[in-house]
Amino acid sequence: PFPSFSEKKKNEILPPSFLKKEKKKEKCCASEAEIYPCWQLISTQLPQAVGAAYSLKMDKKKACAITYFGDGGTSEGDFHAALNFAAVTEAPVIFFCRNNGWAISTPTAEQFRSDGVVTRGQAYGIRSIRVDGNDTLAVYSAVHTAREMAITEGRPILIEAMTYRVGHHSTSDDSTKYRPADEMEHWRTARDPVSRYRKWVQGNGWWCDTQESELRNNVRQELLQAIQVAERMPKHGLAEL
Ligand SMILES: Cc1ncc(C[n+]2csc(CCOP(=O)(O)OP(=O)(O)O)c2C)c(N)n1
Repeated sequence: PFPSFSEKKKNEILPPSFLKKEKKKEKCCASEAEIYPCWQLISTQLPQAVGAAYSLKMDKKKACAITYFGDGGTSEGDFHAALNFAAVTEAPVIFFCRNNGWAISTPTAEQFRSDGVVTRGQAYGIRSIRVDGNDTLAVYSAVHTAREMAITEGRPILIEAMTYRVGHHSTSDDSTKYRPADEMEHWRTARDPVSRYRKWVQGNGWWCDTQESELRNNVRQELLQAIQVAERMPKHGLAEL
């Protein structure tokens, strides 16, 4: 996918397990897999996804588009234009909103007074689902159902996944300045989706602590190895940047 990122360099940098998995895949680059890059400008991807979905519909393909955005993205004009456009054109698109309560330092209460995002979908005549975003299986099931509905009925769907951003928005953000540390800690520990899913997998006897620590150690070794290789590589010249 990256013209300057040669196959040779890729083999030197990426961990062997990743390359093995990648070889097995039929589709390995973003454009072949029909994954579009995200933009720095929030919500611009929404009308684009509607356009992509509408073109799938015109080509009579049994497929739909899905686009992801945060609660902050719903305060942009593009969100409203996209929802209305999708509703009237009956485009098979899934709008997946991660409502994590914060748009950098702005809480949702300062962004909108509606009952979350799900009601805004309904206001545009779009069927909308709210789901516990920290429950992996619930999210899987919601997306699976939404995809079936979008494809068979040729209509848009909105999913609002309720969650929390446990980390800072970015490396230049310090979220302890605008929200309580114990709130973050609660979500990091008691509500963590990965631990919840792991508990479920372990409860079914498909995974155990020994396998977990073995996997963690192996991945750690692979990453450390990849970092060492990357650090030894010559730096790009100014002309290449
Ligand atoms: C059109 C546009 N306006 C403003 C910004 C600046 N900006 C970057 S991230 C962000 C908030 C995004 O909120 P959300 O999508 O909820 O992301 P989260 O804080 O959960 O990571 C804003 C306003 C931007 N990137 N694009």
